[in-house]
Amino acid sequence: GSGGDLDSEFHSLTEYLMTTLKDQELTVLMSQMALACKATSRACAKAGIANLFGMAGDQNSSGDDQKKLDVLSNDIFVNALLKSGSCCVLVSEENEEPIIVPEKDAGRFCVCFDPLDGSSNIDCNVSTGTIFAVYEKKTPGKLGSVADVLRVGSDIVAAGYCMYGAATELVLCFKGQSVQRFALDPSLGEFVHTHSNVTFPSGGGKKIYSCNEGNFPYWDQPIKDAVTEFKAKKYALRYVGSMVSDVHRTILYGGVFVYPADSKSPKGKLRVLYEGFPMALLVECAGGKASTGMFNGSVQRMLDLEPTHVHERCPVILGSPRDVDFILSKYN
Ligand code: P6P
Repeated sequence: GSGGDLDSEFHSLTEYLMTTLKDQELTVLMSQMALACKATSRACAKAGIANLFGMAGDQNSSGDDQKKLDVLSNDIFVNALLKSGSCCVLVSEENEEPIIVPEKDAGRFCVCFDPLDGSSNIDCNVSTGTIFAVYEKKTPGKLGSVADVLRVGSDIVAAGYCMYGAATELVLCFKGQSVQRFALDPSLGEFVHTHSNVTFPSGGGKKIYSCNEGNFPYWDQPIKDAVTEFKAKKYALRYVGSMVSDVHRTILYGGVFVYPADSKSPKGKLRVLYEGFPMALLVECAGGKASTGMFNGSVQRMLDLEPTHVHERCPVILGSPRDVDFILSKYN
């Protein structure tokens, strides 16, 4: 089209879902997910005005103090997903136990999500995000169960994140499809399809490493050696402290994001089901790599991991093949 925002060539998320998925139930699920992202985006934008900052006085499964926006965004996603009629199991970072949807309201999909990841950044207006992964129930007909989500990450059928930054952006990939980017047009209330086939810059992109260097003394030696060499190779350090922001920049600009295991947390800090796995699928679909580092004596592809608990943690090394391979070479 001629370009410009009134162009008839406007392509929406809904159009992408309907023309690509050919699956009514998954289309409805993703439409509800997008609605929840829009509502969360609005809540984050209005937080100060609506006095939503501050504590809700409750604790979540990790023992963190829940902020009002954490609770609100979790309620928004749980309600939207239940109403979709497409879900049978919901795993949220904010709920200790999975939600098993009653048969009469259930569908075939299981959703694992972190409704507002990086929430410690909310009160200072640093970007945060929602992360999610979708599985298909293993056994049609039967009630969903936790067994439908405690399985290898490569079984994921859809993964995505929504970044509440200067723009609200939804980044999605469905199994077998390439990574797609959508930007929320607040005047329309629609996610506009802005980029198809999103990939890492060829050759690995900018020389950026992203980690919390405050943990350097607690890392194992291979990670210490890799980071020390990144400095020698004049890499830049970029770290927001919100996984969605750090991964989004890594995919678009290149480089590597690392949250290793350390002597304080032997399995790292990030969660498998709603942080590590969805980001690993997106990164791989964009031509990158995602590893947990060493597992039982050999380097492990993250999506090969089989979690045994819904809030299980895993070390995360993800980004351009150039930089992930460099780090993993230190383990030999
Ligand atoms: P640290 C935010 O709390 C989070 O879960 C991720 O979004 C982020 O990557 C990580 O933890 C930051 O952890 O220890 O650097 O503050």
